[in-house]
Amino acid sequence: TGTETASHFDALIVGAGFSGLYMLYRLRQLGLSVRTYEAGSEVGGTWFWNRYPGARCDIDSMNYSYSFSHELEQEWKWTERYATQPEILRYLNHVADRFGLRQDIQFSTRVASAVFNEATNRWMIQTDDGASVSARFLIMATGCLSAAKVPDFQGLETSQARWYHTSRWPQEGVDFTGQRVGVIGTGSSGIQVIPIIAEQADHLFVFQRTPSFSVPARNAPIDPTYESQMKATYAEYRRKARETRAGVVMEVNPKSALDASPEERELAYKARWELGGTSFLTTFSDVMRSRAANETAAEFIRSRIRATVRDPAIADALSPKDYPLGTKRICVDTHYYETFNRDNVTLVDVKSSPIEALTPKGLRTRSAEYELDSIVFATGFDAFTGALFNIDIRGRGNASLKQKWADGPRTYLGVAIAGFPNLFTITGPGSPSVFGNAIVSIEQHVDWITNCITYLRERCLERIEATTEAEDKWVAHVKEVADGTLYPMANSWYIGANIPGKPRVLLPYAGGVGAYRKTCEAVAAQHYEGFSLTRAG
Ligand code: NA7
Repeated sequence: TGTETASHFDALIVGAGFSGLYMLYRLRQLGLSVRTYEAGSEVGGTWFWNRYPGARCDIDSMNYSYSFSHELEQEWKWTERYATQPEILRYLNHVADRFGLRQDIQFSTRVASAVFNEATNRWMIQTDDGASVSARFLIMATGCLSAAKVPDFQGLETSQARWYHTSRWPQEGVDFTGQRVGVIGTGSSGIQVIPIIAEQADHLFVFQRTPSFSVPARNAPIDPTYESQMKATYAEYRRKARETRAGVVMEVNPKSALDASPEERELAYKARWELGGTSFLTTFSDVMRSRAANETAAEFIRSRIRATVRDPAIADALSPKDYPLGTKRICVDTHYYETFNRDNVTLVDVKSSPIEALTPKGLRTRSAEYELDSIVFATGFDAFTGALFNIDIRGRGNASLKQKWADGPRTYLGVAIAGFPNLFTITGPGSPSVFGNAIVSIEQHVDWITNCITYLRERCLERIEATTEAEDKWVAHVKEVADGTLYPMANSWYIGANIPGKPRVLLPYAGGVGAYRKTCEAVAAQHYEGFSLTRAG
C-alpha cells in the first residue's frame, strides 16, 4: 500500500449510507487505503434523501441499527418504536463521527464510470467532476431503492405547479399551507406522506393507481423496560435475528390459517393488528405461501378499511383486490385510512383514467384536469439495478453491465458478477435484504466481503471473479425459489414491474436471510467455491 500513488486505493466504495459506512469502517480496520464517493452532501443514503414529512422506518428502531459495536448499540438511545428519518440520519451522522469515517468520504460526487483493467487487475473509476482514480476492489454500496422514478409525463418542465419526488425532498422542507396539493402514488412513501400533507394543505388530491395493504404502526415512545431488556440481551437477540427469514425475531405462528376456524382467525389477525407493524404477515405460517391462506389475511385488512372509512365507495376503492397481501410490500401507517374521512381529501382513481400530462395549472388525467399548486411524486424507485445502471460499469473485455443484464440481473449470491472481477455489490439483486430488516443483510454482506478481501490479501491473490457456472446456478436457484412464492402475482418493484420495459424477474432472493447466510458462509469455507482466484503477476 505504501508505494501506491495518491490516486490509487486498495478499495473504492460507492455510497455512504448504512452499507457504505460500515464497509468503510471494516476496510479501514484492515489497514486498507479506501476512498468513498457519495452523491449526497452528507452521509445517510436512503435516510439522507428521503426527507419527506412522515418518513419513518417500518422496522422497529432497536432492530434497524448496527450490531457491530457493542458500545454503540448500548449508548445510542432510540426515542420511538419506529424511528423517524431525522432520527436515523442523526444516528448515521453519529456513526460517521464516532468512527472518524468522514475523512475518507468525498461528498457531492457521483461515479460516472468504472472500467476494469485486466492488465493491472484494477478498476479505473471516473467521477462526474472529471477526476479519475484506480482501486483494486470496487464496492457498490449504492442501495436497492435509490434511483428515483419520476414517470415521464408530458409537461414536467413547463407545469407551473411545483413538484417534488419524495426521495428528492428539498432540505429546507416544503410548506403546503393554503395549497391545493396532489400526491401521486400510494406505496409506502405515499402512505406516510399523505396523512401529514392532508393536515397542512387546503385540499389534497390522492392519485391512486393501485391501492396498498397497510397495517397500523402503533408507533409510540420506546418503553424504557423494553429498551433495557433489549440492551441486556442484545447480542443474543441479534444472533437470533440473523438466523430468521426476515432478519427480525418475530413470533411466527406455526399453524396454517386454513386449519384455524373463522373465529380463531379473526382473533389472531385482530391481535396482530392491535400489535401493529409487519408481523401481521406471520399471524399464520402460510400467509405468504398459500393463496387461500393469504386471502384470509387480506380480507381481514379489507374489513378494517371498511370499518374505518365512512364512505363505502372510497373504502372499496382503497381495498386491494388484484394481488395477494405482501406481494407488494406491505405498508405500515399512522392514520392513513382515517385520512380519507377528511373533507379536504379526495381520492382519484388513475387506473381507470390515467394521468396523461402535467398542465400549466396542475395535471390532467384522461377524464379531468386538476388545478394544483404542488405535486408530490411518491412514485418509487428503479429498484436494485437503477443505481448500478446509472454508472457505466465495464468488466473484462470492456463488456457493459447494462448489456449483460439486459434480460434481468445475473449475480452469484447477489454479491458478485461473472465478468466483473473484484467488484462487490452490497445487497445486490439475488440477495434477500429487502425482504425484511435490511441492516442485518447489509452487515452480513459487508462482513463477508471483508473476510473475502482478507483471504485474498493473505494469499497474495489479486483477483477474484465469480464463474459463469456458479452464477448460472445461483440465478436458476433464485428463480426456482421465486416461482414457489406468491410474489410473481403482483406488479411490484420487487419484480421490476413498476419500470416500463424492465424485465420481469424477482430481484431479491426469497429463500430467507438465515438460509442465505449459511450458503454464503459455506462458499467462503470452501475457499470461495464458485469463484476463480488469480495470483499477482
Ligand atoms: P412504490 O412502493 O413503488 O410505490 C409507488 C407508487 O406510485 C405506487 O402506488 C404506484 O402505483 C404509483 N405510481 C407510479 N407511477 C405512477 C403513474 N405513472 N401514475 C400513477 N401512479 C403511479 O414506492 P415507494 O417509494 O412508496 O416505496 C418503495 C419502498 O421504499 C417501499 O416498498 C419500502 O421498502 C421503502 P402502482 O402500484 O405501480 O400501480
